[in-house]
Amino acid sequence: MKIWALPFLIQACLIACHSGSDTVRIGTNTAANLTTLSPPTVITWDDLWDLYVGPVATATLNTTMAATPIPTAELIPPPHLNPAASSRGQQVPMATKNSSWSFPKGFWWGVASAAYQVEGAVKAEGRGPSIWDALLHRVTGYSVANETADIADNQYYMYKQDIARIAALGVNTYSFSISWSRVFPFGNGQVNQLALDHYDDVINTCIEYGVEPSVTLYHWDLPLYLQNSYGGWPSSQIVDDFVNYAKVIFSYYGNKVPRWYILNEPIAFCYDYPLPDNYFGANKEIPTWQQPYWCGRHALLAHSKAYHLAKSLGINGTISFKNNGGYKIPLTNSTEDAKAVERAWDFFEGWFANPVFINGNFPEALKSFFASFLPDFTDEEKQMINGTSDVFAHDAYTAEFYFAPKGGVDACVQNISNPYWPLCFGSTYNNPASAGGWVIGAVADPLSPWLHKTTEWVPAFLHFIADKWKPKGGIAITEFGFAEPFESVKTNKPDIVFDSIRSSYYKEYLEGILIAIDEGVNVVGCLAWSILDNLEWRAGYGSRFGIHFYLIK
Ligand code: PNW
Repeated sequence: MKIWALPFLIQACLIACHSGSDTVRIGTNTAANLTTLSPPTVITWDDLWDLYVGPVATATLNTTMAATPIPTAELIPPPHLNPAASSRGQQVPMATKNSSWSFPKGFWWGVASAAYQVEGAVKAEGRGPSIWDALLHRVTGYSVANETADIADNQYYMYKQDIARIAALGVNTYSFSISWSRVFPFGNGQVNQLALDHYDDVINTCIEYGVEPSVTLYHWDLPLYLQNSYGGWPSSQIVDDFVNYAKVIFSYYGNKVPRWYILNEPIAFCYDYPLPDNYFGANKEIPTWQQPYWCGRHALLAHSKAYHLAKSLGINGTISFKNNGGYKIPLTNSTEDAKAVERAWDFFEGWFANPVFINGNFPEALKSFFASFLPDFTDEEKQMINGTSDVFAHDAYTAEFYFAPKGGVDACVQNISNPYWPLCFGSTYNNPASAGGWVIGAVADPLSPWLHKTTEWVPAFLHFIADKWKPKGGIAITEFGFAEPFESVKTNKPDIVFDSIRSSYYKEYLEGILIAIDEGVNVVGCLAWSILDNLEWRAGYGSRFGIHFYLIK
């Protein structure tokens, strides 16, 4: 018997007993056969929803809505904003350098979203639950106000209107993700044709409006069944299931999509492991502290296999993965803080970027940390992983100061009981006390405290990526954006839509990209996060990133 299956069964039993439901069909299964039988003979679609999620809300509007014309009165450019003051290491705003700069021909820009954050309609047309349905419905406090994505922005039915608005904005790209559990309600097995038809129409509608569709295959919404069956990404079983899903998507939409992103931010979804106990079957054979790194290993294998498969199918759009993280600045001029910064790049961006852009393998600092528990990649695997991103796609919102722990980085690495181990670096948003302790930039909404407006560092950030990972296809900023502070507590709509910090963030960020381009960095496009206010994961609807206001109630 696999030990992880036990809490899974106990949980199932508890729920069944409480609900007194007679639709439960897993009561007669032993833990052993749950691991071996394939769906739906073990668990039905209804069981998955009833046992692990429970009742969901539905929107009043629940059929596909036609687009209505966008009133031009709603498309008013924001008032002029002054460029920010410059300070240590920062560059003067473009306006004073060369006001005639413009983006190169072929530069693409647009807006982004992700299926789980905007679609709603969670049980519509055969969609299976994802881990996030269970997390938000069952784990009290997992999102700050216990909000769910049941309805969200209802984009599942309103995508035509949303795409018409994107076109009216005058941008040329819409980047969205496909829900794996719509296409495969169990993550593997039976394909749901209704889901394939739906996304086909989303893609076709973009094309009809002259907006290029960018598609992400995985934006964190793992099919719940795969988490329950084998523990999700920390298990090697995920690789084949993911590649099989990718094969269906690439084959179905093929060359209608000019830019593909296979995975969104593996750093972020791998650090979500371990998931809370008692809500899922989890792979208890892997110690909780190791789970993020097993996840990372399988994310790289799944990504690279999917990449090669897509190329072998003749996909001619660019194919990449989206990395993430802020620019890293040493807190002081000490050599230890410089070391801390280097280690931070290795443990975050480098974890995925070194294998894909440099040599098929992890940075040295990670390799020595992994040595005691994670198998090395074989030569064949390294070869498979290296070179599998056509552009360096980075979700680059902000910047932070990094510092070494007391006693230095090396001493920390040797000492498991150091509170900073295993990362062995710390970060802060404040300048050193000697520089007055000022915060690095204006902070976003309190529900997104990691985000500060640090647009002065954009050129340095872009140079760093270009110099370190030398992406042949250039750099794309696949997410940047800002959650205006306290927007969700405002009640007067004109006040809500007047976004001072967000507007200057976008303006100065774009200027930063122009500076970098002028200085020779190949930046190929950028995507504002997000097209509209949406379910900001654990922050719920309180932290608003939308460049369109959307009242979710
Ligand atoms: C992105 N950081 O995540 C995600 O892709 C989106 O789904 C999310 O809504 C958006 O950012 C805003 O949070 C990030 O700490 C999370 O640098 C954290 C960071 C960056 C991106």
